[in-house]
Amino acid sequence: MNEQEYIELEQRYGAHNYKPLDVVLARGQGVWVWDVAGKKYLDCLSAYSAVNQGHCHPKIMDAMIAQARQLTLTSRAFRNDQLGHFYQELCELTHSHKVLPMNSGAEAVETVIKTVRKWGYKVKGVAEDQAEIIVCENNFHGRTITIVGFSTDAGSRDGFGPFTPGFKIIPFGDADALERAIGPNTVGFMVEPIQGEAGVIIPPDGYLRRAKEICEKHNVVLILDEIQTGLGRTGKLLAEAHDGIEADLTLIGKALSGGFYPVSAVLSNTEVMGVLQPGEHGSTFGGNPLACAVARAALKVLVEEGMIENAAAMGAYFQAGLKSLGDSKVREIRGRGLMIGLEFHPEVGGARQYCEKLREKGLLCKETHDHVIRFAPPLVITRDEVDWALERIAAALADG
Ligand code: IF1
Repeated sequence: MNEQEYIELEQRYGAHNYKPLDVVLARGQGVWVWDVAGKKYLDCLSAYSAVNQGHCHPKIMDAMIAQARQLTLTSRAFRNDQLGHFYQELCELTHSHKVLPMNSGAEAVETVIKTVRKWGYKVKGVAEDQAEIIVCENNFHGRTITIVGFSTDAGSRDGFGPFTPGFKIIPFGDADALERAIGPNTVGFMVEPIQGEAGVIIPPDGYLRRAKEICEKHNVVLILDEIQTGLGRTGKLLAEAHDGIEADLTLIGKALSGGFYPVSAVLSNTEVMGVLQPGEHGSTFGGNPLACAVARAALKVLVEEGMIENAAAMGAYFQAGLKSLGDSKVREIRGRGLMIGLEFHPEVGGARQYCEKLREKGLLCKETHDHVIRFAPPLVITRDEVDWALERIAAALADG
């Protein structure tokens, strides 16, 4: 089958809830992917940071295959011999006290909402059904009804109501607004350390540190959604480390499995997680032995192969390289580690055209919010490969 035939098949039988670049991928290895015609591309999206460890990492693959031969799913009605190890290794790595495993990022977000609400009623003493959670404008936390209900993006939200009450929206990056918004019923503040979907928006220096102090002062649980920023992407294991803080609850997903399998988790530093009792929350697949074995290998290679340090070094190099292109169409280059945004001036007329040009030149990336291209290659990228990318980006910018 040729590329067009694959596309037509998808168009005919699939829901049209995406508008992907028309590249049909068939194989991946490290930072590289190949389409059905055999053309090779440098992946600068990494499945939205789910393949931080690079495509088809051999050690994660071995762990997955070995575990698949042994046991894949028990449900949580029974125990399995992988879960305890997964908990321990994840807690030791992230200095957490407790873990609750789920599958998708959105499920981790839903889990945290349930957890802090319950904590609010049982521990903080909020009156029944009055708990309030503060979130930020331009957030992206997933696609469930509850989550899109507190989105400020029309495309994510419009037409899906009625929504779950109990959320208050404040500007991102404004710690004073957080303090003003907190009331007696506030149980949690949930925020992304860097807003991804909003266009790689980095908050002012010290924002998370102040948020942490404010939450502590008012007995509010600080929840960091590190589903995208976590696990090395920004050059630290967790992006909170840039501010030298530890959140009360941290959400991770995506790269927790190196892209092999959906695995997410809520990490807890406090007693908050203790409010959940048997029967109150769970999932058929959450914490299954296959997921645990894959996640253990994914975490191990991330650390042992120096990917986090490489993200810091190559991120700085990539960002400096983009800045040195000095193209007049570019308004700003910003980022942390290998989470990089290139924002065009609005009159350039959209970033998508440059993603198409880059695709032709063998580099895959994705626009976000019209004027921003996000560059987020796997964390195993080398200097030569960054140079390769920079050459293509320079050429694409020069093209038009
Ligand atoms: C799609 C964006 C990235 C996330 C944060 C939770 C989730 C995500 C911070 C939910 C998911 C996704 C999903 C993907 C596009 C993508 C995305 F552009 F929409 F914002 F990565 F930048 N918290 N992000 O970024 O995790 O339930 O999907 O596992 O196509 O919707 P999920």
